Amino acid sequence: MNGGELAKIAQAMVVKNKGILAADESSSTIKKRFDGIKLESTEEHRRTYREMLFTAPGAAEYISGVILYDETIRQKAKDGTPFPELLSKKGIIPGIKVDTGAKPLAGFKNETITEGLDGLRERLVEYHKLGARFAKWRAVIDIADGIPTSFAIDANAHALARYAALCQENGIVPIVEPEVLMDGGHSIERCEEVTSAVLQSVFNQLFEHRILLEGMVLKPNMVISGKKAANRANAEAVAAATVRTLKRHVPPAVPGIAFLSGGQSSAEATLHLSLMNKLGPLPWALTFSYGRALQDDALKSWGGNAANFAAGQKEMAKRAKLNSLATTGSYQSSMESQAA
Ligand code: 5MM
Repeated sequence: MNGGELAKIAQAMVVKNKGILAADESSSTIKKRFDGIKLESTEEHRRTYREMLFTAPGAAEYISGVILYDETIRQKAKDGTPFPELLSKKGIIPGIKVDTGAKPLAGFKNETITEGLDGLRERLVEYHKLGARFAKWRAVIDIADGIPTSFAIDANAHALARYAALCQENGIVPIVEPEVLMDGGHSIERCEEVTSAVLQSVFNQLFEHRILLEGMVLKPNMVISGKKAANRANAEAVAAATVRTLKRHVPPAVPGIAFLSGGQSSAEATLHLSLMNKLGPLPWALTFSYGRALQDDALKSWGGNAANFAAGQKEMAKRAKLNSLATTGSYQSSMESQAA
């Protein structure tokens, strides 16, 4: 595939007024989410839940792509339509998580390296046949005393770039996700320092690996205080620090940046995105690729109960709409109280 095709897909992923739904929870993560609503994590429950999200009336207007998990890309809607086909028919691009998780980095206490490069080329060929046009790989960087080390940052950046190169070779747009976690009590300044170092290493490696920047999407954390920090920075400070950091490190050739929510509340994640977009003009599209911040309300409303299927869909569509408004800076917190 030529670079023009990759660039076209990347642009469609970050097109105006739309964002990405991250529904690629691995089996252990979706189990945790279902534990929260006291629902057993069976294959059928996972299938029903994902069908509820993907078919929420009205949501497709605000969703450009969905990140699927290996199990989900092979599942079908109740009427027998494979999920990738169902999404494509709605104008939503199917994507796939291809990393196999963050594992302990040998020799580096409390740090991880994301795995999944072995056999990736072959898996990408299969995923492309199944309908995936973009992929996702998440590197995890934790902040605590003495970490992250520059070795762990560089090792993760190197793996991200190798993954991105394999994706582009196979006509698949890579979402490059280096996540600096918001766990812990660190300040926003420390988050900015670490996020800067991570993005610098990631873009160095992407350049070394000859990645076509026009044919990728960056999925970073926001620059934010740790969850347990004593004096957490306010929303305006988060928006300003995040935009400043991205401007320093992300070349304008990258068409779009789609944030992860990382444990922020749904309303916080939407407000931060909206405030950032108010700081424009910006050289790239700024949108969302939220998991929890798009799904939490829908998951709670549904609660695993067939009678609440439509109620869960309403919440999904509401969050998608509010986040769409945030991509143009036109979201207001007062909109939260309006009916789904
Ligand atoms: C949806 O969760 C994704 C998969 O996580 P696991 O591999 O741990 O199951 C995760 O990578 C997600 O796509 C991003 O972290 C964004 O999700 P949030 O909830 O942070 O917006």
